[in-house]
Amino acid sequence: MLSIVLPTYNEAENIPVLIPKLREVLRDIPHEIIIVDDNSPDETWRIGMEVSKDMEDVHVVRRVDKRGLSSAVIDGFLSAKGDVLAVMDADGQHDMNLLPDLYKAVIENKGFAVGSRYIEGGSVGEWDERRQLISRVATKMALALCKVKVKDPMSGFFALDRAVFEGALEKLNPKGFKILLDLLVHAPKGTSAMEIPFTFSTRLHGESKLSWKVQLDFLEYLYDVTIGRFIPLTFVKFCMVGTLGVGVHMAAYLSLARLLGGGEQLNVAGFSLAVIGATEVAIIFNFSLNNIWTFANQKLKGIGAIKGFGKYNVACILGAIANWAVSTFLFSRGWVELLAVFIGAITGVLWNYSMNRMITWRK
Ligand SMILES: Nc1nc2c(ncn2[C@@H]2O[C@H](COP(=O)(O)OP(=O)(O)OP(=O)(O)O)[C@@H](O)[C@H]2O)c(=O)[nH]1
Ligand SMILES: [Mg+2]
Repeated sequence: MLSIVLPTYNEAENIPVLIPKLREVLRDIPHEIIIVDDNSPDETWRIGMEVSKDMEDVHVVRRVDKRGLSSAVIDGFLSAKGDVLAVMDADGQHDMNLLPDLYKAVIENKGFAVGSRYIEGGSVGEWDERRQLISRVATKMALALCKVKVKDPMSGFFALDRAVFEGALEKLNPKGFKILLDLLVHAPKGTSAMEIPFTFSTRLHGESKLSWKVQLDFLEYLYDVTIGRFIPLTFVKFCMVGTLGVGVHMAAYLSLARLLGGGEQLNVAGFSLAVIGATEVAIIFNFSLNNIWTFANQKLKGIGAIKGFGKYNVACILGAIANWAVSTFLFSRGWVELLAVFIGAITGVLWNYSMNRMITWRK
C-alpha cells in the first residue's frame, strides 16, 4: 500500500482541488492520503475534513502544538500504514501523475524514488535567478553530507520504503524543511535510490512558506549534522550571547558608576555596588537572549520564565564560584596569572552552559 503524506500550512484553497485529482491518479493503487496540518489559521484541517467526509482513504492529522515541514512529514509517516511512504506538496507544484511510477520504483528497489528537478528532463520551472542560485549552492553543500546520493536531495517530492524510514527514524532531525535530505544523510550506505524527472510548477493558490527563517534553519541543519555532532549549536550560541553580555556588562557598569558617583571617583563600596548591578544587568540580558535565541525551541514563558530566571541566577553564581575556585587554585600552584584566569573563565562558561542545559532549559 502507498501512504502519501500531504503536509499543509494555509493550503485551504488548494486541498479541495488536489484531493479529487489525487484519488483519480491513485485509483488503481491501494493507497491512503494523509493530510498533516499544523493548525493553519485558514483552517486547512477543517476544509480537509469536510472534503474527505465520505472518503475512507483520506485522513487528516491536525497538530496544535507543533510547527514545521520536516516534523509534519515524520508524524505523517508515523501514522501511515503503507509499506511505501511518499510526500508531495499540497500546493500543486509537484506532478502527481508521477506517483504511480515512484510507487513502482520503490516496490522494486526497496529504497528511495525521488521526483527530481536536476536530472535530464526535470527543471525548477519559473524560479528567478536568486532562488536558482540559492538552491544550487544548498544542493552542493547538502550532497557532501548524504550517504545515499541523488541529484536532487532537496526535493520535497519522493517515496521510500517503510523499512528505510524506520531505520533512520531515531536519528532524524525534525528541525527544518528538508526531510528528504535528512533521510539521505541517515539511511544506510548502499540503500538504492533512483530519480524520475519532473518540472516544478507554480503554486495554484496561496503563499510560499519558504522564508528567511527556513533558509537559516537549513544552515543550522548543516551545522547540526557536521560539527554539531561534537559541539552543540546551543553551546556556540550560548558563548556568542556571553560575549555580547560582556559588552552589556561594561556599558551597564559605566552608567551605574556615573549614577552612583555623580561624576566623582567611586569609593570601594560604590565600585562594588556598580559591579554587582552591572553583573545583574548582564545576567538579565544573557538570560533573555538565551531564552529567545539559543534555546528558542524550548522558550520559557510566563511563570516558567520567572522560575527559569531564578535557576539561571543560581547557576551563574555557582559558575562564578567555580571560576574563582579554579583560577585561585591554579594561581596558588604557581601557574602564570593570566593562564589561571583564562582557565577559570572557561570553567565558568562550561559550568554555566551545562548547568543551564540541565536545569533551566532541560531537553
Ligand atoms: N504541516 C506543515 N506543512 C508545511 C509547513 N511549512 C510548509 N508546509 C507545506 O509544505 C509544502 C511546501 O511548502 P511551500 O511553501 O510550498 O515550499 P516550496 O514549495 O519550497 O516553496 P514555493 O515554491 O514558494 O511554494 C506545502 O504543502 C506547505 O503547505 C509547516 O510548518 N507545517
Ligand atoms: Mg510550494
